[in-house]
Amino acid sequence: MKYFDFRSDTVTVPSIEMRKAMADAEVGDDVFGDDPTMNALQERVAKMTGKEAALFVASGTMANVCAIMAHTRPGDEVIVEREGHTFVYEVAAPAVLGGIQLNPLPGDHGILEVGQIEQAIRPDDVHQPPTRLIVLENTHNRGGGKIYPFDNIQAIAEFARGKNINMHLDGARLFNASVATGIPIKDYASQFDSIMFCFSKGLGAPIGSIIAGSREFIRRAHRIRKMLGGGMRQVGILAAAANYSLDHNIERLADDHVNAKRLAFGLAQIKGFTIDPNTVDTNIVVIDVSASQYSVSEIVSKFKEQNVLVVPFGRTFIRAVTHLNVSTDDVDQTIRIARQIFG
Ligand code: TLP
Repeated sequence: MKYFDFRSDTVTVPSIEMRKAMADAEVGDDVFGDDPTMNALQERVAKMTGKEAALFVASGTMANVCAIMAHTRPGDEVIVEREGHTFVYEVAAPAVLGGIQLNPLPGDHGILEVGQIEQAIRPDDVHQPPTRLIVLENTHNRGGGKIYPFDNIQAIAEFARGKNINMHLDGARLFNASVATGIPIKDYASQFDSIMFCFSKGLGAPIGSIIAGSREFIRRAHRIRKMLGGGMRQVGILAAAANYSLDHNIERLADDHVNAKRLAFGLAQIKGFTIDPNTVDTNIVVIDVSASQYSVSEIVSKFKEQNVLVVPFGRTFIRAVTHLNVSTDDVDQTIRIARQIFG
């Protein structure tokens, strides 16, 4: 059964060639630090991000949790964005596991201005938790795949440095931003004390994310990873998939961006669907369906009956994500199906 699966770029399945690379990987016990393929991947990512060290983890959520905990102590405050993944989708892990208070600021499509951050910094006051870390998300998932303007990042980073506050980047889809803007990963990374990105999204690997930062930071993150039960053994198989994704699947993200725009233009014509295709920066299409005669759940299930999979995204939105397993033809067929169902 052929599905048009736009639920997420996490649904990508490893290609035959990627699986072959996985099968051929040299492996060892990574808890002993013995997995040569993993060690090489971590070195590769440290180099490509311009950081001293890197650490592979099981998921994007684990990457953010390890990073936030490695930067903080219980009782610290971390500035995040109100629609950000760390605040909305990480099951309050920083609070539960790290004793952290998150301070969520409202962004414009997930983007914060330095002035908002300046106002949110806690004074040196015995009553208040110290602001220790700022987390930005690029691209911004709930912001509709929005790219963080580099100027904003720079202004926030410069301010944070002046205040001795660390910066962490949730770069789950940083390669989408980099391919779309032409700004190298290293340039983005240079503005942050730590960054993470995911192999298991648009890059098409089955599992895994990676954190990069200073050697001391990675040493702390490593211990936290172990505490979370994230010490894994013959992970070279996963490192091989990740390496393959870096070798083969970065530049092609541009195709996903073209397809997302095409999908947005098509769906913008559907009755009750509201989206400005010009706001689609990368591979995420968020559509306001509040003007439709159907509810979000009705729309999702009507699509599903025709083998088109999308997800609800809040009470009045649906989300469709393009990725390496959806073709331009799939996009065109999906637009045709939407016209048939919704007019
Ligand atoms: N996002 C998933 C869902 O959790 C919503 C998706 O389908 O988009 N940071 C960002 C910006 C993310 O979008 C995600 C995953 C993560 C972190 C967490 O990654 P995983 O799912 O590997 O824990």
